[in-house]
Amino acid sequence: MAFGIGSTKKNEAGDDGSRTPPGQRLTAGFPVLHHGEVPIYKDLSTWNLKLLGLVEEEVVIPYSEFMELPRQEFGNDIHCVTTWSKLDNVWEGIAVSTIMDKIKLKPEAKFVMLHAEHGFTTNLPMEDFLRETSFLALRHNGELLTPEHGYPVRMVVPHLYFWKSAKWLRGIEFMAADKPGFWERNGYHMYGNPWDEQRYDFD
Ligand SMILES: Nc1nc2c(c(=O)[nH]1)N[C@H]1C(S)=C(S)[C@@H](COP(=O)(O)O)O[C@H]1N2
Ligand SMILES: [Mo]
Repeated sequence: MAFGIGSTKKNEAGDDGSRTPPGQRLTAGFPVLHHGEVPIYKDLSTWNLKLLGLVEEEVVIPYSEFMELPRQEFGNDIHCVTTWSKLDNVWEGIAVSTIMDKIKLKPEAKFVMLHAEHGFTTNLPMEDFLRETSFLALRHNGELLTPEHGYPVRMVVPHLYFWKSAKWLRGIEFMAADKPGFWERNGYHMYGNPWDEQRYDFD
């Protein structure tokens, strides 16, 4: 996996800094951050993942079918816009290409809106969603995702600030034009590259 290039000075955690973007501090913990309530699922039989928008035919993947999809191991370094970073996360998840095999995209589709339980949304360009490093995560460091961290499934987009990694993912919408999601409407950057410190977009 490719990481950005930074200073060579060792920081407290022993990382030489090349994996820690400007303005970030390493943490060993795993802080919980989100807007609104943590969804608690008593019964996942009504859970599904919707693939909608600019597709030839919309697809709804029921929970049982989703859990049968092939999984693989992924890694990432988390960079939260609130300045904490957590390196070397190991995830089990589903490749974006596995999801994309279920649909036929319309050629106008250039952006993606991720939809989470309770209405949270976040936007990103199609090519960033389709990157081989992006995935749908089910387990983190050997454990099932906790409710707070996105159970049963969250998106992980390693190369962007962590707010693009929607927890409690329920829908993937394909769009022709970019549109701000929840935090983006509230002043966060439309793209969110941690190496360029694309944190907030207030004028
Ligand atoms: N559904 C949902 N996903 C979300 C958010 C949210 O409010 N709702 N917040 C984002 C933000 S701002 C961050 S920093 C990360 C935090 O993930 P964590 O709680 O697992 O550390 O989740 C992202 N995904
Ligand atoms: Mo965040």
